[in-house]
Amino acid sequence: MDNPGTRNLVRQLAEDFGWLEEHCRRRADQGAQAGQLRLAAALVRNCVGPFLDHQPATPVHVAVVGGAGAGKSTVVNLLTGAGAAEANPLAGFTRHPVAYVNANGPLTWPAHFGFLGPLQRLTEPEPANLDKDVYQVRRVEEEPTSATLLKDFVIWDCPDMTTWAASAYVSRLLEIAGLADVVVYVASDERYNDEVPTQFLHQLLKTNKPVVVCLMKMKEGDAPELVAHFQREVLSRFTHEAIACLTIPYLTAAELADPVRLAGRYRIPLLNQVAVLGNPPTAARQRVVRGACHYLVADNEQLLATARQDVAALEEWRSFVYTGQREFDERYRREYLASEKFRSFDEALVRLLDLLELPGVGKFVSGTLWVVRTPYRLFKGWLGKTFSRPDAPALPEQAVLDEAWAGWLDLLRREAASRGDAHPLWQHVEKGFSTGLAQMAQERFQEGFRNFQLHLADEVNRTARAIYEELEKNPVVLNTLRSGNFALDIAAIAGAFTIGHIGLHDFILVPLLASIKQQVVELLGKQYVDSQREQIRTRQQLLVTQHLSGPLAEWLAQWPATGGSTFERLQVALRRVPLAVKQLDAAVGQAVSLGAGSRQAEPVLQP
Ligand SMILES: Nc1nc2c(ncn2[C@@H]2O[C@H](COP(=O)(O)OP(=O)(O)OP(=O)(O)O)[C@@H](O)[C@H]2O)c(=O)[nH]1
Ligand SMILES: [Mg+2]
Repeated sequence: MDNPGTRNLVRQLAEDFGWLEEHCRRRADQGAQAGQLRLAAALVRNCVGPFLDHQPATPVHVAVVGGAGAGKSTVVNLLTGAGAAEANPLAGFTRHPVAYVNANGPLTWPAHFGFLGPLQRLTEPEPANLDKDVYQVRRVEEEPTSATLLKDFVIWDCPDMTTWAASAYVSRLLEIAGLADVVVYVASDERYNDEVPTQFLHQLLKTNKPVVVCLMKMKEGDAPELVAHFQREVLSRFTHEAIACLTIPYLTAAELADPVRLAGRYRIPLLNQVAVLGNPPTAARQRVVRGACHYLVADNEQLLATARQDVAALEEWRSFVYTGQREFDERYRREYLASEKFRSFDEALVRLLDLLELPGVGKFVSGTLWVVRTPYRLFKGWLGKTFSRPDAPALPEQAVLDEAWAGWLDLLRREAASRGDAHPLWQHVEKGFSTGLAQMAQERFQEGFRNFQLHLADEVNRTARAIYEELEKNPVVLNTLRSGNFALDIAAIAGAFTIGHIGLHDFILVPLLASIKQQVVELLGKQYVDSQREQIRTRQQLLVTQHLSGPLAEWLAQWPATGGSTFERLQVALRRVPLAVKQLDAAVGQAVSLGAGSRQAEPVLQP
């Protein structure tokens, strides 16, 4: 590909569809949706990608598809004129795609990068019932006289699609369906309206592939009636039309053995129909590539529907998990932190006030002032004893956390039980609760609690100590504060003398003013220490969130999306796919208008 941006776009889109398909396959009820996603990936990888990569329009790929035992291999033999495809009475015999090509033609097309996704090409011939993710190419000799298709066409004999759930087996068919330029849909008279093949036919028609229906094994006289039936019962249910509806009545063993000579009247119309749809090959290829892009654009939302529902359910679950976390944090704050006193901060306040007193000679002055303030101290002590109420006993931290945690889990358990019908995710969670989820969560809680304690250890005491230690380490500030404190004391005394001059009343005025000053200093100190106390509360709350409730919430939020990052990956796919599909459509439009061989503008790949 001469445009690496386009190649990356193709690869990324096919990968995203592939990932979404795997995601759907994990859910029992999403087989059909998984099949659609596989077909979308196959269209991108095998049809649109090679076109943008300037692969030649020949050979034209013809896929013969249908229910088990419908007669697909028989039709392949009619198309090739050779008896190389194993028609077998055992329904579901063909298990991997087999391509029939001209004996002498070049065989470069399977070499294209990413061709047929995970299917490996067999290097040795194997019977068609080999049940592996492989495909093989068989060269067949064409009779020179016969009407021939194989010069420019490859005919693919495919496995059936009796059930969407048989993932590996159906996905092989879907790879070829994505590749096909022309589809021949085979249905036999007795099972022409089976549900899964009909759904599959509908799916193919929606991708805008030209489909020729081939009804098999009826009595010749019943053919018109069966066609009318098929039109009425099956085709009329779809908005997209099949190109034609041919019939091949029940052939004799001899006709089956030599279709070129003996079954020409059924074979030639089929050959003609296919040849018309594949010619000219360039136009045929452009038609299916454009059709594939239109389908991807039009059905985008439908393709992403399961993923969107899953994201919505996961988001709802997550929101409950985080509501639980908020309640947990709030309860811890309300029931423990709010009433926790942090006694070490009271001691820190005493130490802080002590520090403000003068050392050395100053000690004498401080001592004197201390004596001067004796009445104040005594009065304050009495006030404290008389009016303070005993502290309400705080609940132990572990008990509060345990109860808040139980409340959190209860909330989730209740939601899961009441929402079981809304989305399988809730059933999954409910089942989880009865099979060990709570136990696992409890272990994580214990681990988180240990972690929290480890980080908390000393933090409170360290913060309390820092209140006076910081000051001790900073002599300039300390001395300034001490001088300030001392100056205030002196000012109080001097103030007393100034107000009342020297006299007996100074024995009252001096202690009173010194006490007022002391009260102011103590209040300021207390305010500072209380602000530190509040900070440690906030810090401790943060530690609980960081080491306990946060990791628990993350783990719980991820839990239903088994595989860890499923949620994120879903969101990436949901964001990228619609844009990538639009870019792919634009690149194809541009390539078609410029002629398939021209360069296209570089698409911008999304992260
Ligand atoms: N006699 C007769 N047998 C037929 C006719 N069409 C199909 N059969 C037989 O029906 C059986 C199934 O046909 P196949 O062509 O193998 O069908 P298929 O769709 O490839 O089946 P699977 O690969 O098993 O899904 C084989 O034994 C065929 O020989 C017919 O027109 N006449
Ligand atoms: Mg077969």
